[in-house]
Amino acid sequence: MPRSLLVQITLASFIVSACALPAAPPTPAPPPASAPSASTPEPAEPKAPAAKPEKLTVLCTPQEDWCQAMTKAFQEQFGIQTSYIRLSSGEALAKLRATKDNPEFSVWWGGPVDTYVAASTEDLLEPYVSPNAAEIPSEYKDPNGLWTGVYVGALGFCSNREALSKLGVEKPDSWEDLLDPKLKGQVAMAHPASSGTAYTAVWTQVTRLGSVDAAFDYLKKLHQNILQYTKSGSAPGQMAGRGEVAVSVIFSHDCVKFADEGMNMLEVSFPAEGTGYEIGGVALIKGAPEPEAAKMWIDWVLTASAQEIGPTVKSYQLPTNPNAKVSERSVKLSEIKLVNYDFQEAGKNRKAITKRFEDEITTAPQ
Ligand code: S7P
Repeated sequence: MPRSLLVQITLASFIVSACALPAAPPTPAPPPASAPSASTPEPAEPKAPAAKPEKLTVLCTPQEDWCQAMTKAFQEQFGIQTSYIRLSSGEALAKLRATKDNPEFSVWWGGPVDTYVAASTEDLLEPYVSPNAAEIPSEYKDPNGLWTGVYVGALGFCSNREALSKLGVEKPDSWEDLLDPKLKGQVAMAHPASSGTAYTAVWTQVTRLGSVDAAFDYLKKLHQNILQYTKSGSAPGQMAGRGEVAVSVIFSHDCVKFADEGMNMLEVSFPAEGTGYEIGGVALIKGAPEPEAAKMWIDWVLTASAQEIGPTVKSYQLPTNPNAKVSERSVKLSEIKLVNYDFQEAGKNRKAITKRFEDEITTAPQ
C-alpha cells in the first residue's frame, strides 16, 4: 500500500495512524480548535416565548449518557420538563415516518445528517433557521434550516490490540486490510438500515470507490469477515473491547470513549485511502407538539456552552460552534484523510442503498 506520508498522532493512550495520499480530495474545513475568543461573543441564549413552554420531548440519537446530560442541563436552565427517547438513526427515521400524522417528538438531536436529509425528502422535518445558526460555519448547516450541525466526527477502525496480536494481524490502516482472511469472523459493524454510523461506512465506500456497484463489490468481500451487523452503530466497538471481535468499524470518538471508560485494549486507526465523516444534526420535527420549546432547544444546542457538555460524559465529537472548547481527546481532522462526503446525495440514496444491503449483503453466504 502506498504510504507517502505517515503521520503518527498520539491520542493519549492511543496511537492513531493516518496516511495522506498525494491526490487528496477536498476536505471540509475542520471546526477551529481554539479556546473561546474574547472578541467573539457567545450567541444569544434562547429567549423564552411570552407563554413559557412546559415540556419538551427529544428524539435523541447519540450515546445515552450524553442524551441524559443534555436534557438535564436544558431542563435546569430553562425550567422546561425535558424527556428523551434514544433511538439509532434508522430507527428514528422509521419512528418519524410511523408517527407522521401524530408526532410524539418535537425535536431530533444527534446522528449523522444523511438521515435528516432522508427524513426531509419524506417531508418529516420543519425548516427552522435559528438565530444562533449564524455562528455555525456554512458547511455544517442546511441553508434552508432543515437541519443544523451540532458536532462532527470521523469514521475509523476500533481494534482490540490483544486480539489482533493473537491473530498475528497488524492494526488496520486500509479498507483493504479488513479483507485479510485471518480476520474471518473478527470484524463487526452495524446494519446501515438501523444505524447512521454504518450508513456512513457504506456511503464512504460509494465515495472512495466511485460507484454504488463498486461499493457493493467491496461490501460483499467484507461480509466474509463480518461476525455480526449490530443494530446500534457504536455496539461493535464494545464487542471489540470485550474481545468478541478484533476490529470494528465505528466513529473514532466512540472508540476513544469506550477506552476511557475502561476498555483499554482498544486502539483507533484510520484508513489511508480516506475515511467518511459525519455532521451530527439537530432539526425541528414537522407537526411538533411543542414547537416553541423545540426551537429553544435548537437555539441552545448551537451555543458553545451546550456544545461543551459532550466531553463531560466522554463524548468527544468536535463542536460545530467555533467558540466551543475542543477536547484534547477529539480527533484532529487536519491529520487524517477524509473522503469528499456528499450528505445530500447520501441522504437521498439512503432508502435504496439500505434495501440493497439487506437484499445482497446480509443474505449472502459466508
Ligand atoms: O455514539 C455517538 C454517535 O456515534 O452516535 C451517533 C450514531 O450514528 C447513532 O447511532 P447509530 O449509528 O446507531 O444510528 C453519532 O452521530 C454519534 O457521533
